[in-house]
Amino acid sequence: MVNITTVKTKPYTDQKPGTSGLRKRVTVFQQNQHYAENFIQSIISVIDAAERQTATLVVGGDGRFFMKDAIQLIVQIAAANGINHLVIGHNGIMSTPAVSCVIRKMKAVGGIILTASHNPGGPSGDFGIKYNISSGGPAPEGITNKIFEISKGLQEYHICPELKVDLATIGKQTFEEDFGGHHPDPNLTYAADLVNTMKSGDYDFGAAFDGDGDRNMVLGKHGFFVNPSDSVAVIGANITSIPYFKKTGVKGLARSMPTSGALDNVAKALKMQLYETPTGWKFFGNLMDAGKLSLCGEESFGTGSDHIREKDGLWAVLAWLSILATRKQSVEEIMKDHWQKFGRNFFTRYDYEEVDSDSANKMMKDLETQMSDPSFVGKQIIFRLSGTGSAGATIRLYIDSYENDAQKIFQDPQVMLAPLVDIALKVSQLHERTGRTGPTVIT
Ligand code: VG1
Ligand code: CO
Repeated sequence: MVNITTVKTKPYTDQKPGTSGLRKRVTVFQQNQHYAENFIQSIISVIDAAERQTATLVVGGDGRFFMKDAIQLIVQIAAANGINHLVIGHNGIMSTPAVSCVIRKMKAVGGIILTASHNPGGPSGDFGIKYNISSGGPAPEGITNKIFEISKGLQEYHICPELKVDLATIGKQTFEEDFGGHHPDPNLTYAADLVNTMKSGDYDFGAAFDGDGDRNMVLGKHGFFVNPSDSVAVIGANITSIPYFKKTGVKGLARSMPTSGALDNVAKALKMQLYETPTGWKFFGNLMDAGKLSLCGEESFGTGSDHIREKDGLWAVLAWLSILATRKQSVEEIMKDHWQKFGRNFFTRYDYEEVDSDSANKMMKDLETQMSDPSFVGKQIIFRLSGTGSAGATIRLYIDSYENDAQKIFQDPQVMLAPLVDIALKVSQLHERTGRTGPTVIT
């Protein structure tokens, strides 16, 4: 018999989930009294009380600093709120796609994922808590708004303080936690070690994932880079090489708004339905549940299908390996053939991380006014503020330019897009307004 205690607390006003869960500095979770407890209670409060007794909740994370403390709190708070069955990863570890898969397989009511994804971990890094629903996908805005509303009025939470779960079972495992202090982010900047290893020419295929295994980067021999917007287009164009799609057929394709139009070209040529969604995987889930979507991707290294309701880095790499096995060509040959057949969308993304929030908001507001000016009609440059940062604001600038002139399709994207980048920086006055001289990361 364990004791249930009700603890008086003060609500916080800043527990609004972003693009993918609540992400804050570890210190925010550690130093503010009941900060994590409040948010966990708010999540559990959205689960219908009548369902809790029979419900299963899946819990897992990417192993970063503070994860184990958070899992103990989830166990204690879930039990005190009448959740009867938790499924937790060994040592607490489960990738985001694995949690999505387990929720679906076990018909769980949902899952809590302890990760700040590609953001750095460690005591001075970031921590994050995501909530996924019974479809296996990230909670839609209706539910995240409800969680936020509850958090803003929370006066107490329920907890079984003596309950302790031993997460370490049989066997011995060693792994480096907190990603060696680096960004666990699969892109050319943060996965430079892999890029350099590939440049040696010793390997034909390289792949990297983020902290929670939902993002992926694909590289060919000599470090040949596959842009994520192209990656999903290649999978779409080679859909018959993938055993899963042979079985299920292809219901439709989708990409997030800032992702390049490479997938659109494939959809048009192969007469498949294409959908455009806002940024964030939760928006694909609705289409999948409606039986309208089989394959989708985001420019931010996210690729996946309707086998689960999250992006799945490992699945994407296996899809590429299936294509390589069928076509018996190199990554570079496959990519070049693709551009010759469909034309090429030159794409780049500039990230300006942790800029002053007020300057960023002001810039976005002024841009909106400018865009409604008739002289801007017909030009396509996208600016967004990130919803996954933990401090200040992150500005993202996306540029996409289609080219089907065979003389030009093999050029360097940064060279091809330089004139458009110039226009974007001029129009937005981004550098002047933020005091930056260049982006933190270029994709
Ligand atoms: C970013 C990406 C978005 C992705 C989200 C969650 O969001 O741009 O495409 O779905 O991260 O991915 P934002 O709002 O910062 O641009 V993960 O792997 O961080 O859960
Ligand atoms: Co991730």
